[in-house]
Amino acid sequence: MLMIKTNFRRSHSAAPVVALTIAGSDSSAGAGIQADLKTFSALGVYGLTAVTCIVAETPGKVRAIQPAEAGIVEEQIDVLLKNFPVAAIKTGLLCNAPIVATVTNSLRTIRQRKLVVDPVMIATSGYSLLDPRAIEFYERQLFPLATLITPNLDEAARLLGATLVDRASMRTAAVALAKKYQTAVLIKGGHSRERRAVDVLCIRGKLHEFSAPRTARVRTHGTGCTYSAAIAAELAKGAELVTAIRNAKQFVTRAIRLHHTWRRRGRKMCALNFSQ
Ligand code: PXL
Repeated sequence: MLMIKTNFRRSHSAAPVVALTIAGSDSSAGAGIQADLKTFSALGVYGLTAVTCIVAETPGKVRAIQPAEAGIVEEQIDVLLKNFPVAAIKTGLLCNAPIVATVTNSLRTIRQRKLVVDPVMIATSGYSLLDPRAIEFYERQLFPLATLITPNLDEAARLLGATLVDRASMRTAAVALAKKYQTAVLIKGGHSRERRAVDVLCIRGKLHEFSAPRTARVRTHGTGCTYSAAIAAELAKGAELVTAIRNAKQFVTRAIRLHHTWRRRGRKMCALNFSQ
């Protein structure tokens, strides 16, 4: 009898932990739903996706963006929630107000919700990804459902109507936003000028900080997507929020440090490396 030998030790995993990302497609696969799926896989979680929009882009430049109809976003979420044991959810780019409203409606009735909301507004390249009219829907509808929201410095400043200049102002902002939206808030300091990349969490009135060394001269996009996906994956596996963030921060720091590089027409292009 012919025996076929494979290198795979395990033929299957009985019932993998499942997480869902509701986000946009990044053609260059460094951000958005592609980054989320790679992150889920690297962290041993089975990823499901509900696509909200399609973005044609490279790591440095957004060329075009096409939102999905809110109805098909709703159908994707509904069919997944009805058929899979979804243990945690993250939202990324939701594009416009009707999609934010639909997503909120779809998630409102879930019991035992672990929900990470990354309020993606602007690409690292500076391109505006979110219709500004959607911000009010985030604030009134989606944030109050979240376990955690993860604005970067610009997004936190936009939500507060104040500029964040240093660690002290990040702390004040985290407390203010947590109170305003009645949820835990992680302000990401990755875009600050500080020597280390420090993020500030406010949960139930208590502050925590997460610090990691910076990798110099790397311009990646998708770090925010990857970070919030990793937090959702850790929550799905059962970690408490602070532990989930600590593990996720290590994951994203490593993905930046191990980044991929291409040179094309004299231009350097970087992307996160998810192999851990
Ligand atoms: O990094 C923010 C982001 C999120 N989601 C999608 C994106 C981007 C950045 O370009 O394309 C789909």
